[in-house]
Amino acid sequence: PKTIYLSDYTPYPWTVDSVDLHFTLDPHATRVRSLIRFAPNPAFTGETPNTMFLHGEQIKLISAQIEGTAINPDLTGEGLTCAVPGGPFTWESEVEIDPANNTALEGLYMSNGMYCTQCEAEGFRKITFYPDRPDVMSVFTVTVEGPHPVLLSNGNPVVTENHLAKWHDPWPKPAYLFALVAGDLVAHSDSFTTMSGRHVDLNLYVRPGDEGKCAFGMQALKASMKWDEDVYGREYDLDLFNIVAVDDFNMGAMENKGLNIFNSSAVLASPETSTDLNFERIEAIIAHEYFHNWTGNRITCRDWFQLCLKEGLTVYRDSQFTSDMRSAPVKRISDVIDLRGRQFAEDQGPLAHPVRPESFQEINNFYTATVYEKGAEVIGMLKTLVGDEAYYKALDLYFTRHDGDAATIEDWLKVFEESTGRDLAQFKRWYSQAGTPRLSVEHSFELDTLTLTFTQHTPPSAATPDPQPQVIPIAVGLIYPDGTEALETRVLEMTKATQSFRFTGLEDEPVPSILRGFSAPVVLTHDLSDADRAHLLAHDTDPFNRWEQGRMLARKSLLAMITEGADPDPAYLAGIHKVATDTTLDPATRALMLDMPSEAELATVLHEAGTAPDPAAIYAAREAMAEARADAFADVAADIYAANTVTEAYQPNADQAGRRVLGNAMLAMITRRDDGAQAAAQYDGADNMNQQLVALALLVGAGKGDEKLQAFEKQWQDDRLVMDKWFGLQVSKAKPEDAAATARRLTEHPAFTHTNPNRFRAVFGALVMHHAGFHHASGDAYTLLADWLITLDPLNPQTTARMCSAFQTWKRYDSDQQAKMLAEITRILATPNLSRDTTEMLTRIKG
Ligand code: B3K
Ligand code: ZN
Repeated sequence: PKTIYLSDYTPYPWTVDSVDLHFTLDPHATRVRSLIRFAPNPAFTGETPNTMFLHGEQIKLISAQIEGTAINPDLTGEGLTCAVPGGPFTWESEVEIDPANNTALEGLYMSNGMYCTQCEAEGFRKITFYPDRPDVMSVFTVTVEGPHPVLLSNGNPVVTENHLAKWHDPWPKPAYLFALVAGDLVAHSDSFTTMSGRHVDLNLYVRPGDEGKCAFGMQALKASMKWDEDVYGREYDLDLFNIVAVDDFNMGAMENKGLNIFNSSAVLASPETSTDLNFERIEAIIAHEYFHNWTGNRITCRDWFQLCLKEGLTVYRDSQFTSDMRSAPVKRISDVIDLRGRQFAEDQGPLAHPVRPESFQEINNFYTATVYEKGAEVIGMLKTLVGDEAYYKALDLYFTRHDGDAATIEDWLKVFEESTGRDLAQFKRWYSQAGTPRLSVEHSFELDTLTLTFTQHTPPSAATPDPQPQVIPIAVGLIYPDGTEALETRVLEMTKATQSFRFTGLEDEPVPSILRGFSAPVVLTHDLSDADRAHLLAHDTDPFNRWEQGRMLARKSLLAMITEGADPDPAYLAGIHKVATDTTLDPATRALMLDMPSEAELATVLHEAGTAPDPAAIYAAREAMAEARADAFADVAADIYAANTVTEAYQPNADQAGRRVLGNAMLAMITRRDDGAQAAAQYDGADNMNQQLVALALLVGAGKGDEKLQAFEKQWQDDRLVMDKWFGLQVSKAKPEDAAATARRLTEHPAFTHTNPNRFRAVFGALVMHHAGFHHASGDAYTLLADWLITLDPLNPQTTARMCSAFQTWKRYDSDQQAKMLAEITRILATPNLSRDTTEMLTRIKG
């Protein structure tokens, strides 16, 4: 496979002034006619070549013409080359494609009889011959002919007849934002009036039968439109905004201009079928895709190396939205848990890459936690460094200056440099260096002065062998022994490898609260005594750091249990007992304080400390801790559970969800002591999926779920999304030694199908997230996963490659486990005709 380098970028020699497409739909023989107007690109340096290359894969060329004259281009598997005249010219072609056999779900494909598309990153080349690169932007007019009641494309409708629709999108866009949908769909409709008074029709198109699951998504869309006007001054720019729900989809959703396409799991919701977390995720994804209209569509990426330009910024924007709609501290804490769980693991393993990678073979492999989540952290740091006002001023300049552009990270940083007068050359290392910086701090106090000395060090990686010091914004506060604040949050700017900061005029020795709000994505080492941590846990004014101290106590106790066979730390148990019973705190915060570090997080921490994690020991320690917690809370669990029972009608809002999550944390403890009686009662009485599913999961985890599992299946067998939960839960709640066998048994269930990514991920996503189950000493889970990856790869390389990341941590474990994983990695790699996607992933993982 060919490696593509950022440093090789050159502009395309032509501009595309307009694109006309005509689709005649047919499951196995869809015809696509195109008429494209090319002109020499003034931005291209050098003479315009006399041959032109167009991408095109898995499409049959029927005919091609330049300026009306038939031609015979040279075809390869990747596209065509043909001679072209010197000035502007028109290209016409007709091709045939086979959407019904497109199991890769990229390009034009079919899902339950409906046609839909997924073009990002490089799927448009499977639809017609085209310069399929994001810096080629054009105005598209699209005609769709087919026997379906609903025929959609981007932009505004121009002609709507029986079996024919013509669409025009006035905004120039790259081909990856093209979309087409045709099918027997029903619309849930509404409208929105923008800040300048534009009336926008909103439709959420779903399969008949799903109408009742649209209201929440529509509400989230309207809230997103309003929020982007209020906070970023960004207005919607078409008369119509359509969202379509599709069952077969490789990821969450796609921001196609004016026609977002969503995995049905990322948009369909109802209280009976969706959990609180589902609702929150749907709201965030709807916002994310909508926000792309400005950060991604109006301003797009010059090339795929700039992916974080749109993804990091859009994730940052959707996290701001969720903070505003729900609870900001809860959102921040959840994001940090997620970052540490996924991005830190990526950054410390063989897949480590900079937020802006410098080379790739298959770009689909770079839609990663590093590009998305670390990319968002980088934006957050920038905002912390320049301040809120300067941030929004820079964003205004970005939108004005680059509207209509295919931009770069250099463009982005320049806007900040110009509007703030700062030099961001060193800051740019956050985009170019892989690896998570380790930040350690020592503090000393003399007379009235506190000195904080920080040292930063980033472990070298294949991607960044010689990391240089980064600019680290360190938000700091100081808390006096009496619990009052000695210093409100101040942001220290660390730029050197080692740097000291002094705070004078202090009345007493304070406890430093470092890295408030998790102001930088680093691993912090701060030798605080348990007493100081307990002090911050009680008095820190920063909600993130309060939570963090509790987390550190939990970690420390669990690590001692794992590595030294220690007992659960009574001080930790007393500490969480105190916060959990503190009714001055909101229930969501209390629940977060109770949340235990996951097995994967503990494995990452052990690995960071140079110890090979023992999955069985980690599992056992968490179990022992859960038992100790059940004892510690025996006096209050039932009361807290009762006090947080929601008696009003189900609402997916943060307040109710917070009460449920706290109540269910208590239910988990109760279930360890009452043989599942309370959980069974909750299951039987539940009028919403959240409470039903949590109760079921607890019963299954306690080995008492068989009867309810059957009842659940019977109740929900016709609901695809709920059945995904049923599949996943059985794997995630299995005992470690049973996880692989459970997954294998479920693949034999008549409702299992590996060609539907949601169903495949329900089983195998749950298996790889079951740390002790996946890494069980038998190695059975490795073999089972490898078998299925080999089966899926020829059908759906993207989903296969993504799932391969389960093996990215292989070098962490002891030599037996390593050998078992390596054998499976090698076995998959030896499969004939393995896709480029999977080959690249496993080759990098193997190292
Ligand atoms: N931009 C898409 C992701 C496309 C992934 C292609 N493999 C969704 C999003 O980030 O909003
Ligand atoms: Zn995105």
